[in-house]
Parts: sequence; C-alpha cells; structure tokens
Amino acid sequence: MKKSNLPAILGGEPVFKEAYHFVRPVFPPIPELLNGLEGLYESRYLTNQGNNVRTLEENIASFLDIRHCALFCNATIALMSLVHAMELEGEIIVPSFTFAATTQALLWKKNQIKFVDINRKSLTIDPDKLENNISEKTSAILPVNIFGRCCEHDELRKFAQKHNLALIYDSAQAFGTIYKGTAVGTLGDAEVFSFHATKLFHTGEGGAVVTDNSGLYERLCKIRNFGFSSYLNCTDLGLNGKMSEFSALIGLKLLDSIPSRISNLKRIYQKYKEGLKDIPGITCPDDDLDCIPNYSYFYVTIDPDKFGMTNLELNYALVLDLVVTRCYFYPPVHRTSYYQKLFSNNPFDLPETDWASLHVLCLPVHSEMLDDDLAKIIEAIWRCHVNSKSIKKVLTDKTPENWEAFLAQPTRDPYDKYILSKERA
Ligand code: T4K
Repeated sequence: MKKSNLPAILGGEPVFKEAYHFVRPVFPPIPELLNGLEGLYESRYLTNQGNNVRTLEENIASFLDIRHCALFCNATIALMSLVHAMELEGEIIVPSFTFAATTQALLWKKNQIKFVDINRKSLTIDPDKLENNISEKTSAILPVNIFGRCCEHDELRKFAQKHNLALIYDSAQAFGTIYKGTAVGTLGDAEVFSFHATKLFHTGEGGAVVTDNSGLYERLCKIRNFGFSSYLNCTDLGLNGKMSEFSALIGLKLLDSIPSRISNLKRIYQKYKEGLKDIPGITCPDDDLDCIPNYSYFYVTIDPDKFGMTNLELNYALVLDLVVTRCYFYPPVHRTSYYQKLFSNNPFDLPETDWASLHVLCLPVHSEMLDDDLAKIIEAIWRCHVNSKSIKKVLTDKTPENWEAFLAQPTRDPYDKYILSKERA
C-alpha cells in the first residue's frame, strides 16, 4: 500500500496540517464587536442586567416567539435555577444519553433522578418506556433534544398531561430547531438552552430559560440574582447566575446570522450523508419528518463488524489524522463513577443507551466548513476502514475494552490527548 493511502496512525500523512476541530465558535465581525464595545466603555456597566442582557433577552424571545427569556451564565446553572423555581420535588425522569450537566444540575438540587432509556432512532427518551418508570414520587420529565434534533414531543406532552407532570426540556443543543413548525424552546413548560462557545448560537459562556409563564420568569430573575427581590433582601434561595454584558454583546451580534448559518449547516449535513453513504458499517441518521434540526451536530452510528472498528477506535485513529471527533456520550451518565457509586445497587436497564454510547460518533461540523475539508474527513474515515485490521492491532492497549476498563483508568482520555500533548504514534 502506498504511504499516501495509509491513515496517519499507520504512518501516513495526516489529512490536515493542523487540528481540524470538532466545532469552531463563530465570532461577530470585529468592527461590529468594536462598535458594541464602545457602548460598554461608555456605560461602564459590565454586569447586573445591563442594556445588552436586557436587549438580548427581548431579541431571543422574539426570535423564538415566546414571552420570556431569562439569560444565565450557563445552562447548568439555568437548569438548577429552573428546577428550584418550579419547585420540582421528588423524582425527575431523565435520559442517561446526555451531557452530564443535565443530571448534575438535578442532583445539586437534591432531586432524585430516574433514568429512562432512549429510542435508538431518535436517540431521545422513549415515550413508550415512561409508563413503567413513573411512581408517586415522579414530578417531572426532563427529556433532552440531543444533537440539535427533536424529542417525540406530542407523545411526551400527552403522557405528562395524563399524569400531571411538568415537562421541561434540556434543549441545550437545539437552539434554532423546529418541531412540527414550532420552535424548540416553546414546547415544554419551560426549556433550557446553552450558549456555550461550542453551540450554534453562543455568548462564550451562557445559557437561558425560556417560558411563557410570567410568574416563573420573575422568580428565575430573582434566583439568578442571589434571591434578592429588593436591595439586599433575599426572599428566595438564590445564586449568582447572571450573564455578563460582554457575553450578551457577542450574542447580540450573532443572533441575526443564525438562519443563514443553519442553511449552511444543512448543506454540510447533506454533503456528509452523500460522502459517507458507500462506507460499509457507517449509518447516517434518518430524516425526521416532524423535525427540522439546527444541523449543528452530525452523528453517525458505526457497526464495528462491517466497518472494522468501534466508534471509540475510529475516534482515536482520526485524532492522528488531526480530525477531532467526539464519542458523545461515552460513557453514558449512568456508567460514570459518581453515578455508579450513587446507585450502588445498579438498578439500570438501559440497553439502547448503552448501544448508542458504543456506536455513535459525532463528526466535526462548522458552519463555515469548506467542501475540501469535508472531503478530507471522509477520506480519513475511508482510510481507517480500509486499514481497520492493522489499526486495531496498534490500538489494542490504547482504547478501553469495556466500561470497567474505562472507569479503572480515569486518567486515560480516549479523545484528543495526542493533539494536546503532541504525543504522536
Ligand atoms: N445539557 C446538554 C445536553 C449539553 O450538551 C450541555 C453542554 C449542557 C446541558 C450544559 O451547558 P453549559 O452549562 O455548558 O452551558 C462541550 C461543552 O463544554 C458543553 O457546553 C457541551 N454541552 C458539551 C456537549 O460539549 P466538551 O468538553 O466536549 O468540549 P471541548 O472543550 O472538548 O471542545 C469541543 C471542541 O470545540 C474541540 O474540538 C475544541 C473546540 N473548541 C472548544 C471551545 C470551548 C473551540 O474551538 N473553541 C472553544 O472555545 O464540552
């Protein structure tokens, strides 16, 4: 085999000269940012609900067509605050196939959590599995609109209504997503967005709760400001959840670009699908007729028998080609050490979650991605497939064999430590 056809892990040339990142935050044009900065210099208001935060709240609410948007310093604190504001006690139903923030936020509030399995097709909580998992203690369902896609909202709403449960969404990854013609954000009793740098719409760090409920909004505003209702008088449990004026400025300058960035991302999504369709063992997600995603994540599922490698192995091999992918979510939350200890009697039966964790790989997506870059990523995946037997030999001691092996060596990061430490094979 010619060296140029070898993946970098076997000594070939990496497809990129420098790391091709999983995501790249978009910045507003410098003149626009400078313009906004001048306003900040003049006002000298950097935080505590200044002009930028208030305007961004209004703009987001009108973008989504919802009454209220309460901005926060991040989505994790927003979710903690929401659970407190809604007085959700007892048990909350959540998926384990999510970023840890979803459940960590609940545990801070001392809520009990009940993991419910996902549906393999949508990777979101399976409405058919709810009935067997509720009890008298259940107060809410917290599904996650994962990878910018939609949950089966109509079924979830019916179930929540039937059992008088609150329905709140972790829509951290789904700003700009549409379900049956309605914006995600407006479906649940309240929903949480993340505006972290890695998100389609970002403010560096940031998050929001959106809701039509005015009382809830007012309470959230109080909670994020130490629980003050009048100067230094705490009338509620509170914390510091405020977004800074600088963060809000970035958001103000980026919001208008969201529709055109979503259409760029859609084009990239389609190109990925077209480019990957002939690679054995790689399956792209089906289109969901009820949902227009924001296309900010592109995931594939990998059949190791047909492709020749697992998702984790491919993730590792691609790093050497300087392609940064993410095995979201390996391990799923319930498999992590803290949760294993917390639920020491191991009451989990989440086969689809485990399956997703062992098969899903998210590929890099940038709204400004060049066709050439996309072609290089696809080429790198092909090279790995063709050389999978040799790669597996190289990787024997580098990727964990099972969950236990992964947890036993918490310092071993299966992701891009090679890039970070410049440790190349
Ligand atoms: N619920 C869900 C479902 C979530 O996905 C999240 C967050 C939350 C709740 C909580 O939201 P926040 O409290 O964070 O607002 C990232 C983010 O840190 C996290 O916000 C996000 N989900 C999660 C899915 O992804 P990492 O650790 O995987 O990101 P990291 O640092 O490895 O970066 C990913 C790629 O982006 C790399 O290729 C580097 C590149 N990058 C990253 C940053 C931060 C940049 O190019 N520039 C940057 O500034 O967690």
